[in-house]
Amino acid sequence: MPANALRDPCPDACPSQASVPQPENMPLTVDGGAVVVLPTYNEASNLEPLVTSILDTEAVDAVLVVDDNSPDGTGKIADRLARDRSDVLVVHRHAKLGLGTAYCAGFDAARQIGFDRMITMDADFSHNPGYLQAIVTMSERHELVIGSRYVAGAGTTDWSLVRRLISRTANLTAIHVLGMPTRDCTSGFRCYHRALLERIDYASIRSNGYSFLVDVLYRCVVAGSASIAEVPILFEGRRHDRSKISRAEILKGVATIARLRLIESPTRLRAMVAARAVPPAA
Ligand SMILES: Nc1nc2c(ncn2[C@@H]2O[C@H](COP(=O)(O)OP(=O)(O)OP(=O)(O)O)[C@@H](O)[C@H]2O)c(=O)[nH]1
Ligand SMILES: [Mg+2]
Repeated sequence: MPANALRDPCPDACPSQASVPQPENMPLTVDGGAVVVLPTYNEASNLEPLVTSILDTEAVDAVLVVDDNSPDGTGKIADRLARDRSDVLVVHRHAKLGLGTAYCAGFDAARQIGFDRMITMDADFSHNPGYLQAIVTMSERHELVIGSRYVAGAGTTDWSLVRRLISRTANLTAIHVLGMPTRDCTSGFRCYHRALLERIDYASIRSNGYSFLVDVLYRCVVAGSASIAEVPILFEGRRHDRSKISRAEILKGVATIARLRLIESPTRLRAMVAARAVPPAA
């Protein structure tokens, strides 16, 4: 394993604890900068060309892959990339623990290393690295920037009518039921400022998988009082390998919106997050 790869130190702990790399293993420290957090599960055909195109943009300083022991060997490819170049970092987790905790593991590692902007992207080319510069530039003025499919000049390609309907319905529900101020509440292409992540206590978010995206955005709005901007993107269908989204994930998304609306009222959430806010990394 290369020096800039970290192994999940306690595989039997709960997912959020298991994802925290041990500080003594830290491969490097930086004083700020932007890192792309790239969760991967079976993305062997996409990973190398994607990492290369991200770093070729020169819009970010590094890519941090969070691989969940992908059976197709994605983690080994990530290790090879990390051996070849110091701006590729890898967090290995022992099993498929879900997209939400993969983001958290990436945020934890990026904070400990010292980055101050964390950009999340899918590892299947749906989020075109060509938008990174616009997102990073916008992040100079906003604490959260969303690569948005639902603002003027944006859209989706290669999606079936059913997929478009599901995505649209999820977003309209989040906007009307939760009062979200953004047009795209489920996009995974985002740039978070580290200070915002530290204010919202992301590690305590209960939903995993795709509903994590709605949950974390709700916290940014309600508990983090974030300044948010949306940058138009054209979302493209995945290039290789298979989707990991399931019907169960879609149902969990509906349940998350209901829970946020009915149980986690803004006042309760603000108080809860203020009591548990993540201390800034040393
Ligand atoms: N580490 C980790 N990554 C995951 C997990 N589930 C999904 N991913 C990654 O999360 C990203 C989004 O997953 P996709 O399967 O592309 O889901 P999607 O974009 O909603 O669906 P498609 O549009 O059909 O591709 C990809 O980079 C996946 O490899 C997981 O449990 N662990
Ligand atoms: Mg995808």
